[in-house]
Amino acid sequence: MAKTPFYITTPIYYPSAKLHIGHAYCTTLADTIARFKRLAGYDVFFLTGSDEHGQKIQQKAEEAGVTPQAYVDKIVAGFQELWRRLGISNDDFIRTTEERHQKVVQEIFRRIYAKGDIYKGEYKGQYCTPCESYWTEHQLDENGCCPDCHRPVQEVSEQAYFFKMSNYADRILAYIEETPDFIQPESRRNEMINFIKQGLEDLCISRTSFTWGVPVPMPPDEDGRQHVIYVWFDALTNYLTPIGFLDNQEMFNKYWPADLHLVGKEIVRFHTIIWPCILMALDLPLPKKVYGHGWLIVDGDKMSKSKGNVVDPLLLIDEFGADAIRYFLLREINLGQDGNFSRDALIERINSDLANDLGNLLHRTLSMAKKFQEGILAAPQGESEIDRSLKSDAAETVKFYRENMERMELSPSLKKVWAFVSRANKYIDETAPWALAKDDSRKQELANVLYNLAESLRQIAVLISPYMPDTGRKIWAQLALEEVKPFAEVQLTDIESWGGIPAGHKAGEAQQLFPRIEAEDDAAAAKKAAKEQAAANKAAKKAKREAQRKLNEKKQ
Ligand code: ME8
Repeated sequence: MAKTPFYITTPIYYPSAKLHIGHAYCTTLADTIARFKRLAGYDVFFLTGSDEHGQKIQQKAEEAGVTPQAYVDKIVAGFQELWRRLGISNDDFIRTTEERHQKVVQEIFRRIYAKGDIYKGEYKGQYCTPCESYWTEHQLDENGCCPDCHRPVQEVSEQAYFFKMSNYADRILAYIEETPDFIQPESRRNEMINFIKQGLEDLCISRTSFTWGVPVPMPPDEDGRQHVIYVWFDALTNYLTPIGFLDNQEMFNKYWPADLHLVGKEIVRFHTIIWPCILMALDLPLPKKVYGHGWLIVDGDKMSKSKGNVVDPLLLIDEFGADAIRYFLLREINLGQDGNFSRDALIERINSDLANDLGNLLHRTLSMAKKFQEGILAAPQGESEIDRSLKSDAAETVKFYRENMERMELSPSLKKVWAFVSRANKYIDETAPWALAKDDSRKQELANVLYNLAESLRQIAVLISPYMPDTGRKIWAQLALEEVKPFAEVQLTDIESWGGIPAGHKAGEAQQLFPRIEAEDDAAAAKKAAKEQAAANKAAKKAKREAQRKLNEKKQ
């Protein structure tokens, strides 16, 4: 039977600076959903990438004294390195400067122009460069600044191409009202409905005041000015490029419409109003769901360069490993709500949940199996009340997990898995295998207990694998299950019945999964990490000052 396709995307991030823990959070969420869907038997296509055009990038490159292409190449290599280190399983990485994408953007412009929904006019308005957003006078905040980031805007007046969004206002409003699942969570949906009801103006989709963008596929103006396409019009269409919009109809029909655009709450508007209008103008179906996740703050404060509290995920991975960071982000933050990142809370979770609960369960199980049965997991016979209750908890956990993961309840599902980890630890205390081992007449009971513990761990390895792929794989390897079934091929159905470990199977040696972080070590490490972070921030500031000085020299 053909697998059901599932197409999931993250925002394509701006390579104007290195990515921080907030970006890593969004991509980790998407990765976990993609991995779960693969486990549940879907044919997944998971896309992330970089949004490389626009005035801001051009300015940054000028400040750094390099070409925009050289500037983005370097930063985007850093994105890709981060995703590799974080264990992100994207199927493609789209860069908007790639030729395959520029072709798509220009073709879309041509099609909508030919239809009459793009026209040339005079643009007068306010532009916020950091947000790459146009605003009308009445949308500005009380200080006449950008209503999103509250920084000053620039007045611009020029000939430009416009997209007739106004043509689609009624249709998009009706669609949002009739399709409750389209915008999630609910609060974001209400915001969008109110926004559209205030009236949709046509969108200016070209600029002539800078050159770093996809050229408008039209002759230049009479005065020779060449237009480039507005960066959001360019960026949104990225979602069509890698799935064969222009070059692979079969693939395109399979994956479009997207099942899920996962984005931060601040860009829901672009994805649920502008993007659907573009798609309607192209006569394409709309994405099934846009989910606006919440923001990560650090120690209760918004991250910002000026405060010097921007958390670099690569430094954290160096220190604690990718899976610990992934666990923390997915467990601590409820999807859709803002969440707090703190080093202390991270260490607390590593020590209690990972080193203690999970690490001990694995270690105790494998060392007892080795000590009492030379690692051999003999066939269980008969079952006690306690065995029955463990098995029924396992079945209940897997069922809850499948249903809740399908609804993107990532944190509740992870908590449920940890409740089962605790349950299995309690089972050790209840059955006291060390006592059974002393009594020859209870050998079969002992074999049952050790088998049940190993089987619980087999199921846990699979359940945690979307969240902590490396840890799942390590547990599988320590149970020596690779020869039974390669971990990469495991499906959720493999743990929907009890007893996947063959009778007589020999488990491997126990190895530590997560070392405990002692307070003393951490005080020293925290000092070192803060020093590294401060040095990185200082170096970045110095480089910026130096570049600015060079730029000023050049201008004089
Ligand atoms: O907006 N907490 O790119 P961007 C959680 N290029 N998530 C955060 C975050 C935080 N503190 N900060 C950023 C753009 N994010 C456009 C997107 S898509 C066609 C174009 C995440 O580099 C969050 O997902 O500013 C947010 O939407 C995204 O990064 C913005 O990344």
